[in-house]
Amino acid sequence: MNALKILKEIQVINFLDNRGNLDVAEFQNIGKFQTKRMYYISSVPENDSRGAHAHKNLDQVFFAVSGKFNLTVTDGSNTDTVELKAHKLGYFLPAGHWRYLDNFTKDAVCIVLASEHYDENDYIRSYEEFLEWKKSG
Ligand code: T46
Repeated sequence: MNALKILKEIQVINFLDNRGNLDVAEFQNIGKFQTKRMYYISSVPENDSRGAHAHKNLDQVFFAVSGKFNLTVTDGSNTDTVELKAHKLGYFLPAGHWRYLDNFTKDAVCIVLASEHYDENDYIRSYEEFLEWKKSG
């Protein structure tokens, strides 16, 4: 499977006028996804990264609200990277995949919508454990 089949694209429509930008995304192709939580990531130092874990049950939607960064996902066999940019595509990432974010521009802000409340027990923070968990699943 290639990661672009794991990651579902979410179209963003940008309305720019002399009052500024308005961006909108309609969630049409991501099943029963409902947002229970949101968080955003900003001011990531150059050459630093975020994530590097998997979630057992958590689905998430990622957007760049400003700047740009890369999102890399893997199912343990296939890996792919997409670039998220302000006013461009967002991505839906279902549970059960390793992910990390890197190559943040200085002005990058990543907003994430999450299908569940925060639960540290949902995280797999070791890649070896993730591979074992995939095998056992
Ligand atoms: C993900 C990537 C892309 C909370 O208390 N509540 C929350 O909802 C979140 C998201 C985090 N936290 C606390 C837990 C840590 O003490 O915030 C601190 C930093 O979180 P973490 O180290 O998990 O940050 P990242 O960037 O590694 O991961 C985050 C999300 O946790 C994760 O779900 O997919 O961003």
